[in-house]
Amino acid sequence: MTEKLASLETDSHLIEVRRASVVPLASVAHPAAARGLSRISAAHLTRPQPEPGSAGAVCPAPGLEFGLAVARGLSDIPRRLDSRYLYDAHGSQIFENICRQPEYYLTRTEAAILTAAAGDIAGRTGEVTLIELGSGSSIKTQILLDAYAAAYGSAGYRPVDVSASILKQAEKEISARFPTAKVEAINGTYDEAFPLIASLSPAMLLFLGSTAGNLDSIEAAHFWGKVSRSLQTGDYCLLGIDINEDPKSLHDAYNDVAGHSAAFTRNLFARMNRELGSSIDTGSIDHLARYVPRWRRVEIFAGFNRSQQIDIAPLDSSFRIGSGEIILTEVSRKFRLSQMVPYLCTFGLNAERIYTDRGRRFAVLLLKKISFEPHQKTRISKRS
Ligand code: AVJ
Repeated sequence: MTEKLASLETDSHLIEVRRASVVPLASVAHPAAARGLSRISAAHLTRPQPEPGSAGAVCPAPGLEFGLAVARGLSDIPRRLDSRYLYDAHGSQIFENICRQPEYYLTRTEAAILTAAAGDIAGRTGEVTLIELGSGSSIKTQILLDAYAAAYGSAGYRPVDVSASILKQAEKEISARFPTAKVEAINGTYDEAFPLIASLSPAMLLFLGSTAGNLDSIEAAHFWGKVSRSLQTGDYCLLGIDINEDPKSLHDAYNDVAGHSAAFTRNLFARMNRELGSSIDTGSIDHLARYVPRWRRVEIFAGFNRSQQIDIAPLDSSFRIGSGEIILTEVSRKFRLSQMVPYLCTFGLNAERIYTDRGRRFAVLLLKKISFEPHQKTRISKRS
């Protein structure tokens, strides 16, 4: 049952979690809810406010931020769009549908790993506040909240998401199922949430679902630096990453036959119609997703099969997209543990435990923030 990964040169302890028979997410049991503990008062939704005196506080024109991001991406060569904007209320719902597709193994596999590992994780971290970046529906988090509720009676949970609607929905559900949980949602970006994290120690930052795969290498370096600086020594981070390298299953996961992946890509342009006053014919946009083994990443493009104009009303500007042109909307990187574990170590994040499925398609890493001085290599390689 316990087995070392041969390819991994680290002294981390590794657990191979047997593929827990794949449980449909909806049927995951919630003992805390069944116990019917005392009711919780309605949780609050925190919206980080801009600094007084900053431009944002003066005149945040609706759609300006999204409009600027679109303009920046369409001015880039090659053209690309920031995948963060895929997750408005519609996009978040479409992504939930993707997660339920038979081809999209990521969510199911991660849920099975978490189900098998949650008790062990809770035991190792002790009582911590769970902070989840990109929490979405929080369905998988309920597996962890179960374990923390069982071990410690209650849990603090701070979901962070850019979509207010999915946060409210998740918050309602979590509060109903975990009446003793202290839930306080943060409606904002990761960058807005980072300054709040330090004060929540002892904490565990949750970054699940291979969301880390959306970051390119430069973005990742910034991201992990911020994570490292936000956590206190001894705090934890639970990271879920896709480690699959099989081209066929990767291709299928991003090209589901029911068409939810395609709807997800098109929604980015429908959002421009809703928020930027554009009138894009989304019906003539193709969803193009391909796995590039050489770079170990899935690339997703919007392919325009006729020439169209993208208007950005808040900026009073527009962009012409030629027939046959493709726009990169998302990258989804896949990871190798033998590279990822030492990489995270350079940020003072030590892989204490790695949980994976039998098919080795997904991994959940329990990372512990160790005290280290950047640029002191000897300290980095020495585990505490
Ligand atoms: C939420 C970024 C993990 O990359 O698999 C799924 C997003 N896009 N299908 C992924 C996504 C198209 C997803 N992440």
